[in-house]
Amino acid sequence: MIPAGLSGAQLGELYYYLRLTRSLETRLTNLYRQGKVLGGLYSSLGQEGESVASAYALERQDVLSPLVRNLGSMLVKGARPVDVLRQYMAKATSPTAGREMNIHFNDLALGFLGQISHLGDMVPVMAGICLSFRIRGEPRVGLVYAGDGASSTGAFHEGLCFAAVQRLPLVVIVEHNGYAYSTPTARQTAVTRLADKAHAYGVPGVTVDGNDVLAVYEVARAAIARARAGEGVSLIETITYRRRGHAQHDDQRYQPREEITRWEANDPMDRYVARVTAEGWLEDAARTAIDERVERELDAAVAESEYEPLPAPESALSGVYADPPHVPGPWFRRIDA
Ligand SMILES: Cc1ncc(C[n+]2csc(CCOP(=O)(O)OP(=O)(O)O)c2C)c(N)n1
Ligand SMILES: [Mg+2]
Repeated sequence: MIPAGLSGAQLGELYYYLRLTRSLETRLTNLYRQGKVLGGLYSSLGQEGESVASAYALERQDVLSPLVRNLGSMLVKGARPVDVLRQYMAKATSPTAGREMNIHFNDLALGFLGQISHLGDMVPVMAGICLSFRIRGEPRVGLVYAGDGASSTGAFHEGLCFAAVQRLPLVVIVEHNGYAYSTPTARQTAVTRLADKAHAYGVPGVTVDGNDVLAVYEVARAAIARARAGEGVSLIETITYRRRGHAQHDDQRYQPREEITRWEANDPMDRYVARVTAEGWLEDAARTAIDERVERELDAAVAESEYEPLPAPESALSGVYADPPHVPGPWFRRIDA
């Protein structure tokens, strides 16, 4: 039986998002090497599984906050590859009109919030958003990603503490991928099991094999259900590995070659494919059709975006101040007179 109550069609969909994430990052790498990507290019190679599986466990109305290595979660939420390409190439047509790069952009209708770069800060921001869900009585859940490095910042701890004491509908995923830039985890935190950080705030913390797509889906699903039921925040530590450098410009000389090779053999996509194939849940022909669909979609997205113009220089002067200056907020807390 397929685990976690998933259907065969959903297993195919999970495979689609895994493939889409990996292939889109490959396209971006090629564009970067041609000098067409502006700024850094961040790869999630080898850890796409946990982004895709955790986002897939959300409902349509839920909101997530990705980091640069969570492209997969945004695609699951409906971000279009053409917009991701435009962002990375800083095109005038990009969601931020060339003002921000990589995957720093929002789509509140689809339910993802562009991160701000400051590590850990999206935990208190998402706690606030989850507080608003509760005040408005909406059955919505927030999901926030933080790296092993981010889990050592003050903002992360304040956010988790606040979310815990308020029993907010929040799920915090700590991606234990071995490094924070060039710093190995053991050099920046004395905690070996990062899920233990949850216990300081009185909330559950679980550790899961981050390269086991179905296992991540299952624990994320349980944490999301718990949050929606009003039982509060939980933390999930996903054990994974950053197989590329911090970004393309990083030659990762501090990562032992044999360590990278060992994790190549533990690739989340390979493992997922091996599992669903061995169990007969996803036919080879269906998988090939998904591969072809992804390449077709990405051919079209690259063709559409590659030669689009950069923003006109004078456009930098617009959108700096609110215009009109007073815009009513989208909602206010009701204050009874
Ligand atoms: C508060 C803060 N300090 C430092 C940085 C610079 N910085 C950006 S990413 C990064 C490493 C992040 O490591 P981790 O949280 O483990 O995420 P990963 O890159 O492994 O996905 C650092 C130090 C930052 N953005 N914010
Ligand atoms: Mg890390």
